[in-house]
Amino acid sequence: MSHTTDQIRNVTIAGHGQTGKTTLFEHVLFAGGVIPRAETLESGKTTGDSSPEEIERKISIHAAMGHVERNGIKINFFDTPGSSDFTGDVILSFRASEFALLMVDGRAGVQIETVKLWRNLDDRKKPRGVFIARLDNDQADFGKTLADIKEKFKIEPTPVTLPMGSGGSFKGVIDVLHEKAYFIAGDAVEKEGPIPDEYKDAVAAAREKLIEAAAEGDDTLMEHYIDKGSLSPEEMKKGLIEALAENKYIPAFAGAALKNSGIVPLIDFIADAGPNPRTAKDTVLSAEDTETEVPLDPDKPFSALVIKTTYDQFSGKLSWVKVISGKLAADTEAYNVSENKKERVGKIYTCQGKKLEEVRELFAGDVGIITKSATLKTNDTLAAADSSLNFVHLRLPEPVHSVAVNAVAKKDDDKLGEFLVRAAEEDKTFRYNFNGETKETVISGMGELQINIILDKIKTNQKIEIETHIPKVAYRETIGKKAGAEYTHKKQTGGHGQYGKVLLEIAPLPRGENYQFINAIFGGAIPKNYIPGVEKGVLEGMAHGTMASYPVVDVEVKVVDGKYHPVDSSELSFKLAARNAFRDAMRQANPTLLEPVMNLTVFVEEKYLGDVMSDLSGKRGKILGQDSAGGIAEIRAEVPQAELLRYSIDLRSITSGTGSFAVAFDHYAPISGRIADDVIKARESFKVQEADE
Ligand SMILES: Nc1nc2c(ncn2[C@@H]2O[C@H](COP(=O)(O)OP(=O)(O)OP(=O)(O)O)[C@@H](O)[C@H]2O)c(=O)[nH]1
Ligand SMILES: [Mg+2]
Repeated sequence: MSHTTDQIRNVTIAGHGQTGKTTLFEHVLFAGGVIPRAETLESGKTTGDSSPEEIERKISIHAAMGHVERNGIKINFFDTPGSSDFTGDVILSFRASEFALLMVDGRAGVQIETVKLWRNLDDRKKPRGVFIARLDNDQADFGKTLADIKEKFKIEPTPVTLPMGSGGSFKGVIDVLHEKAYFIAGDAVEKEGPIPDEYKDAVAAAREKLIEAAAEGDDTLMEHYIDKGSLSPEEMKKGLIEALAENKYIPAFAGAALKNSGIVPLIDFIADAGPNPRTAKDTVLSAEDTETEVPLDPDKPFSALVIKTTYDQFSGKLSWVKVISGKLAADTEAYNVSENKKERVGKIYTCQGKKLEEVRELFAGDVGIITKSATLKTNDTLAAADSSLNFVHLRLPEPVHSVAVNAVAKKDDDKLGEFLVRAAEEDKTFRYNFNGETKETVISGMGELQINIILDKIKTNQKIEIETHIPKVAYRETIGKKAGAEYTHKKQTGGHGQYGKVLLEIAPLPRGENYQFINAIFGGAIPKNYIPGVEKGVLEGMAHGTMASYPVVDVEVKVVDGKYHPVDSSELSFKLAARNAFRDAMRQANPTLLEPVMNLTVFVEEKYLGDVMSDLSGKRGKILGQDSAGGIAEIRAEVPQAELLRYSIDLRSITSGTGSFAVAFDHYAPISGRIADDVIKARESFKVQEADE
């Protein structure tokens, strides 16, 4: 069955690892009557964690989608991974959702991923709520967790549900909005009942707060509230919808998903007060490459964004689409704007985890799946025939962890290549790249866990025997001072000889300017038609420097003089002369090795700050700055790439797996002494053909 825009809500369940997101998702589907019983993580049968890699590791790796219906409203839920290695699927779910529910463990409070996700939601101005989870645990404390959130984020969440009891005596929750209590009922859905007397005062106080939040929703409600000191239930609902859509308050929920507690009032609240997709906007790129926001609008012609691509053993390629305007109908022709190609849309589906359910149409706001598309890729815009809408791509962080990989048997190269193409399409934070300079295939991603899962799939699913190693660093060479050299290439073999003489002067250029070639020949010492040969020779010389055969950069090369022979000179002769002249000049120009230096940003809990700093100084890092907010320290530093090749592993061990970082190339910097000697030594086996051809 299809639902119109006003009947749809989209919610992303996100949060720090192991806070109970997949368990909540499972119990939401159970309470919504979608599945006959809720499975546990330990059974390996949950709807959210259904892939072999998730079942094996008992963590979420991919976003899963499912939906429940309440009062005619279809609520799509996205269960997302907590590990920062799989942040790509959290980001695409946020993009597709008008509301995010952050799971916070009632024992641990705000954790590092909570802070990072919160900041991400701030950047998107995305309405959000918090679910204080696992309240059946003895150490869990609803009030303390709310206070922690207030302290870390400087905003006080407004409870929509309140817990009854805690730890071993946890009985259930009270729905403050609808004034009902829900009691744990074993394996069954929680049972509604009257609010016990002992909680009546607390509920009344919480209700006051909720009314205040609703009154924030619009000015007339605020006036009513000030006049009458209260709001009618209808007014309250209207106010809560508006205030939440405008991100004016943070609803807080209490619960213990594993015990089927706090689920029904959560679903009710989202159906009643969750943001309508009509309040959402998405961003398109104009022909001039400027970004503009377009409202989500069912009355405009059809457009949709492909947010994710997966490959299913039975159904083949699945393209997840969020419909932004109009409606997507099955068995129609649409237009892939990004590819400038027609796309024949066949069957369309919604899903409950892995299970697909065919629908005839999907309205703006909904998220569904197109199977077996011919042209669709993640980030493509699918639209009505004459559309020029082009949605901006998902903004994903750059990879931070890389491994070089090669197939042991040459015959497996193509198979490995095909697998990598597909893996990169399924997860846009995963990249592969053949580095022509180091002759390596380098795969990169958000962390060691993500990369190890890919490597496991190559070995076990694809049955490809592979070797892996730490990627090579792309060093460079440059010069420290001016120098000049001349070289005469002369050969007399039988008939035609070879002759060319070149005098070059080389000088350092500022860092990053790479190369400049100046022809300063006067009076035809080298005829014009041989100058391209000279430049080719210079470039060949620069391709392999004299120190360790790395490319030479930031050099100005001037041809100042030379000599030619009317019969024996040729482009080849001048090329060889110039190449050798360059090398001779470089040797006298104080050659220096350069190494790539990265810009590093590390996020860690404050208690690890000292350890991270001292580790970075041991890695020749230069600390640029440091900030702290919400108990999380952010350290910015410049660190040589050579020191960071295994940083995701090092940081994990320093921070017990809680730290994370972002890294990007910044500049090349000279190295000398023992560090340079080691680099040169490691390259000794790399022989460059220096002999004349
Ligand atoms: N006692 C108790 N345990 C819970 C509750 N919710 C989840 N758990 C347990 O916590 C563990 C982690 O639960 P998950 O649902 O996988 O947590 P998650 O947030 O999805 O984990 P990631 O996806 O890996 O980030 C499992 O062993 C669950 O059974 C709860 O309400 N009470
Ligand atoms: Mg999970």
